[in-house]
Amino acid sequence: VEASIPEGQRAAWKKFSATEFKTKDEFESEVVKHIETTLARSLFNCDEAAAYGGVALAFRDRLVIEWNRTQQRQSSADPKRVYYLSLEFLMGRALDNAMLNVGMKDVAKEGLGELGFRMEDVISQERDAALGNGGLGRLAACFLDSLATLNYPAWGYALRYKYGIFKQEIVDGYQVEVPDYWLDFNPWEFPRHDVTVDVQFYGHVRKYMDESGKQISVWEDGELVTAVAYDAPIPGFGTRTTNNLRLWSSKASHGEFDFTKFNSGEYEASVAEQQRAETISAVLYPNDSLERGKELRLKQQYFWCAASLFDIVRRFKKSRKAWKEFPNQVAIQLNDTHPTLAIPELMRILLDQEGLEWDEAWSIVQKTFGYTNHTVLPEALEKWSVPLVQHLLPRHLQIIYDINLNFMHYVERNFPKDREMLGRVSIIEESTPKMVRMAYLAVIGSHKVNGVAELHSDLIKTTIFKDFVKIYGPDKFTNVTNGITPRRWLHQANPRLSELIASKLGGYDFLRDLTLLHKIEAYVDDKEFRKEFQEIKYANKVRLAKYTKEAHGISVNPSSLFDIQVKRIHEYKRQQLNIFGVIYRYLELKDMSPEERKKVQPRVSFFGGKAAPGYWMAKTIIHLINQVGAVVNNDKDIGDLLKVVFLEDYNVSKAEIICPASDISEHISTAGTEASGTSNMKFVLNGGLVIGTCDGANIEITREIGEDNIFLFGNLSEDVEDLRHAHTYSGDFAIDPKLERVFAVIRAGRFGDAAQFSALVNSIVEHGDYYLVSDDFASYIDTQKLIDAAYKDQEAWLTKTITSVSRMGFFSSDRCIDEYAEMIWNVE
Ligand code: BZD
Repeated sequence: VEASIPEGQRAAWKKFSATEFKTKDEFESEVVKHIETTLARSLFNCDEAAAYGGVALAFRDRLVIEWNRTQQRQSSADPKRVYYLSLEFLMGRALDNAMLNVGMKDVAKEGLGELGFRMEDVISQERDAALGNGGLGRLAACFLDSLATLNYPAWGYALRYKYGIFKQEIVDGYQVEVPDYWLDFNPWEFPRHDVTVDVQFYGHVRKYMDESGKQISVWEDGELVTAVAYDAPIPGFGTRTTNNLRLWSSKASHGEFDFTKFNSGEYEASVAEQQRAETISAVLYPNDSLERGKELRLKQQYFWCAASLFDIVRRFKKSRKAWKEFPNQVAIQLNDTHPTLAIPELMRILLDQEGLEWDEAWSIVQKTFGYTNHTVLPEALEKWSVPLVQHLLPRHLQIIYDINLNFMHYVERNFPKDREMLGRVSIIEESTPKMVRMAYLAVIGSHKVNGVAELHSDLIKTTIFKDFVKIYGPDKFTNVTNGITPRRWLHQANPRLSELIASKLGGYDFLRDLTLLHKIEAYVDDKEFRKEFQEIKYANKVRLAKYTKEAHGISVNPSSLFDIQVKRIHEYKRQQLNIFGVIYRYLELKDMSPEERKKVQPRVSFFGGKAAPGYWMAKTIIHLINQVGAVVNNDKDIGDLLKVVFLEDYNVSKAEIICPASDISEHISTAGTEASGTSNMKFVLNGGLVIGTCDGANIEITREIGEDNIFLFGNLSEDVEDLRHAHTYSGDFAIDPKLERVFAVIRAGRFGDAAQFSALVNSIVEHGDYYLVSDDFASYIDTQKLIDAAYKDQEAWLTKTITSVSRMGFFSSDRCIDEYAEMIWNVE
């Protein structure tokens, strides 16, 4: 209030208030102005990077105007807000998205042409904002797009990593990680040097009784690190709502230098301390499925939770409402267990700083939080050692113990006969050292827990959270099947398909209500439509072929069947099954006569994805793929019949080229291991079919598009446990003979030194084949043969793809967000 302009001067202010460009000329004028002034370049010194800068700044201005208005409107209406806490937002590029969401891309394209640039060249200048590992981070990004598009008052909170996910280079067939310093020029972020929070670490807790006999806890000493807010505007599609993504950056809390040290000659020490504070937000951890228990990671988590909660509470307190109103004003969604410390942190604020009683505080906390689980893999479930938490966050550990004590009492009262249950559900695991089970804390501190696809949501209820279903009843657990934003994953990635659909539906309404897609099923027999649809697919394959040639020097024929598997490399996702299948195909081709080969359906197998730097088996899989590629792609007998391509450095902007170009994509995880998957949705929405296991969202995709339109194979999730057991104990576990043949050629050194792949082969042959590669191999190979046969009938194939696209309406992230809003957040 103190900072606002006095009534008398507001007229002058309003007269000169910023306005958005509306025409091509105004756009060009803004671009040139930004290039000449903001960027200090000229007519004689303007490359594509500068042109990108000018266009981005012109659009940024537009976003900022709506962003300010949105925040202004929300401040005065003061509705219940949604806060999405995610350590990852895998945003990709912002410019194309901004142009499309604002609806000015055509104008800009024309204007740019007049200024001497091509739109594609300018767009491709932008670096990806790669602040995420994979599906979890991209889901958060899709959710921001939907939240803004649907006009929900929502904020994202995360860290402003200096280094996003590493850039992957392939050197001699091996993955090499290169740091991704992405902040050199980032026009989309706004530093808010006036929005800071001091975050405390270490120290100790002092307890005393106040006059009224109440126990008071004070967290003292330790060290402070300052969180500085950096904000990015998130525009909705075809709406003025522009929400905020707030990223915290860490710096030393005492200004530029520690002057005591500076004056006493310890200049270097004080700079070192400064740098130590900055390491908190320096780097995104690249592990997507293994919990490593690093202290710095825990520091990141607390730093981010503390800063975000301070900010949320500060905003709530402005409204001067009573504390019991907090859950009516604030919904906080925990994206996995990474932000679980927000639960004890809100308790600490309410108890120690606001003086609430435990029961009242706890009731507020439970009503405020919702928790989304993304995995049942035991090695991915977060646990932190009690001594580490004690050291770093002494007050939080006490609160966690108190939460646990109350919970234990509750369980004891309600299940007096089941003495074992206490140990099973305790937040504290009685190991050495003791561990804090973050998922249990998240369940206990939230009012709703959701999985991300139906099978996954059922599985969490029968496995990791089974006891909690008994304790709280089934209603605490729910499902919200994942979705994707059709703006980026259809309209932006595949503009021609989007335009074709719009031409039949009479406009782009389907981008805001994806269920309208069902209307294109009426055109499944329309000759013109079919022809155009098929041409678009072909053009998208040509685009990927061109990219493959430019980036990797490999020529692929766009008339081949394009088979694509892109996702993080993990044994559970089974890229090894795919590459073993490719080897098998290669061996069969080698066995054939030239006559027989003529009948074969040519295929290109594309792979892409990063391995966690310390995940040796995943790196071995990448190496094998590249070695197989080196042999197959240079085999004169084979020619175009089979090519193997590893697409380096898979990321969001590459996914926009890759997803529209598939004929088949692979989603072949061991049943029960992939929580949902979201690229499966992207591929089908763009007119590709799927080969997949009965896992994650594949099951719901099948239900929506029909089982004739998907190629399912392999064992079912309910049989996995027995199969694993049999591998180890039945004594007659035999490797599938076809797979045995593949192993024989690997062992014979056909793809280079066999020793390099022995661990991979042995994990199956000798160590129990935990991921059931051998069990599913025959079924996988047979299904690939069905695909070859089906692809020969191009008309039938086309019918399947069009039908599938028309039935994908369910998988919009808009539908997810409406479900969260209604079932979990209770916001309008
Ligand atoms: O989340 C993924 C699941 O594996 C997918 O099945 C699911 O579709 C998506 C979205 O719900 N999980 C991740 O991507 N997980 C991570 O990236 C991750 C990151 C850090 C720490 C642990 C996991």
